[in-house]
Amino acid sequence: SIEQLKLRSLTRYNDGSVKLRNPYIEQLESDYLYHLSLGSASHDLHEMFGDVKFVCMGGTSSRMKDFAYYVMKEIGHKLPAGTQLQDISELSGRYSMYKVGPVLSVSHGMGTPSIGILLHEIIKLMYHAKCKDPTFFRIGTCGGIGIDGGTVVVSNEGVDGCLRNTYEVAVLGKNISRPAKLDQKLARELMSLADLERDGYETVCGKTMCANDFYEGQGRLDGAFCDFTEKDKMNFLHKCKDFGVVNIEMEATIFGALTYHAGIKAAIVCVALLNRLKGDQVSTPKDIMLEWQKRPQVLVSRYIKKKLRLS
Ligand code: R2B
Ligand code: URA
Repeated sequence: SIEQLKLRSLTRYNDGSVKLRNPYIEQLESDYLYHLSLGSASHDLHEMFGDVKFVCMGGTSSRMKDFAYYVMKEIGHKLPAGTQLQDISELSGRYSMYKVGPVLSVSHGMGTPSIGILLHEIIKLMYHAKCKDPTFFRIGTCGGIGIDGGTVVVSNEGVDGCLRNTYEVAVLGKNISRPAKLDQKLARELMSLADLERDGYETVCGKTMCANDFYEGQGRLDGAFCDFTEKDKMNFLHKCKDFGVVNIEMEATIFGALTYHAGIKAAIVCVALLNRLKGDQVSTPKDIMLEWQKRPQVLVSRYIKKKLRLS
């Protein structure tokens, strides 16, 4: 469509490399990506990251380190003998970042402000490195609505805590709103790679609510405060479910909005840690939880292998 072509010309150079929608960056003598501990003057970002095709983000640094090693095995990437993967952003003390061939595995912390800062800097990294048509994934955890713990969810759009399909942020004293879109084709392709028989667990597709809090903001009764009743909570969760929301987490709208604004294909794959219609506490044993957290990694790796023609 015309709209897609317009977005494409705003966000890509002719060779497919990432173009920024910010005229000020080009004018900077150097750009320091403070929270990644990387700079356009201090590092050869094109040399270091020019071959990146897939950027995978997830909440914790240990999970993203595990993912880096897992994807390394899956795509058959070899490290020089006697070496280990290095946390490229270790000095920042904020996020962790590992690179495995064309795959970047980065931690994003919890919630909108944390992943937002990371998205700005990673999108700028894509620009400085002249990456061509990268795809972004969030591999995370969530609370399910009417689905069992262990179920994998591929999001088809993000909605905010008022069920609006947008990300809103105050800029210069005014709220601006951006559509929280995700790539529909990518979501369908991920769904096609799920296999109930082989996997032994379900993978579903639906809307993802992005809350700005884990407790009150997700209708939990077990926070330090609760000014609503259990009945209010259940009414709200059922309203969400009827609206097509299958899970609740804390990054979907900004992740969808900023990647869409940057013209970057993006998907969110989360595993549900519990069914919120049955409770609030996340108390599944650690070993089961660790197994569940691998599930989004398995699906995204399958996609990456397919794109690299390794499967
Ligand atoms: C899922 O899990 C975290 C909260 O426990 C948050 O980052 C999210 O989206
Ligand atoms: N992450 C969330 O944000 N909510 C949950 O219920 C579980 C994980």
